[in-house]
Amino acid sequence: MKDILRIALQKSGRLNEDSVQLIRRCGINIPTQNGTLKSAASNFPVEFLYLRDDDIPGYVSDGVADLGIVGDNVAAEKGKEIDKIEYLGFGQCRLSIAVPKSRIYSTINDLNGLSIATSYPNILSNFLKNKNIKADIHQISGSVEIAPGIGLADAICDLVSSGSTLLSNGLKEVEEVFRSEAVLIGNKNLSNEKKEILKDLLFRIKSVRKAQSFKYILLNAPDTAIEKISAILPGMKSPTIMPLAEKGWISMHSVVEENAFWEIINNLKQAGAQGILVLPIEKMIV
Ligand code: PRT
Ligand code: ZN
Repeated sequence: MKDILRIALQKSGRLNEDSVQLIRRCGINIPTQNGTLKSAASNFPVEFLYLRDDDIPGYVSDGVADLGIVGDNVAAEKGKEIDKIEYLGFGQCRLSIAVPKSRIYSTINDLNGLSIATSYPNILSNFLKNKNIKADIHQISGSVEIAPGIGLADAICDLVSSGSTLLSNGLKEVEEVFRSEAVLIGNKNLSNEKKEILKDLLFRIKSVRKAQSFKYILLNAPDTAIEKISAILPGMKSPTIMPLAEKGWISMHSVVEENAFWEIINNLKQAGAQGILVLPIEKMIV
């Protein structure tokens, strides 16, 4: 029987949807979950296990799963022997220390002697050790943000994305401990055959991720503006230029990075571009 890769995904929660979407964008038919714990793709040699995120690093290091998608925060907290293969650009958040708004806080030394509630005792204790801070760590498994309000701890160390949970619990963020996003992790002893499948999967993931950070752009311009516009549009090589039916006018096609997008659009308009169209790119072969 041919080897297949077994990939552990979060069963439900914040990373589930983005993980499934990434796999689908890679052209892999992942069956709808429907409460199943395991399913196989019909067009690529992978199968999926749906698990609590906390269990994924352990299963990957034990070899029950070959790969997994988890938050880097979970991978770091569990401290299992695994390979971090590729950061995936979703699930961004930070693990931060927060204190009640009314508490005076000027430097990290103000954490000395405090009790800090967290679900991330390992990451937090490493951080405190590095900073030479002596504080008590109270490990709790959920609803960390209410700990100071009910007198369980002086401070918390929890995940933050928008910051609204901290705000609504009367807390202020004072130290960033760890920055996180979803990461593809892998078992350290994959067979050669599994490594080959992983290589193919990674190639697809990188192509999808690259495409997501670029847009395809089409515009019309007088042919006198070609040079000016070409200088603004970096493209993959150089822009494609096609004549329009109207004499003296051309259409230019290129690829621009999402980050620089609005600045480029403004510059293009100033250089004489009209009828600008911007399209998503599905795959960009890396
Ligand atoms: O059931 P299972 O154990 O699998 O899931 P879980 O409940 O342990 O985790 P889940 O689904 O909440 O989060 C999975 C992963 O998503 C985390 O490990 C992070 O890597 C990532 N992630 C990204 C977040 C957040 N953003 C996030 N904001 N995980 C949790 N939060 C929580 C945070 O704990 C706090 O309660 O959201 C709240 C803060 O959000 P803001 O927007 O108010 O700041
Ligand atoms: Zn969890």
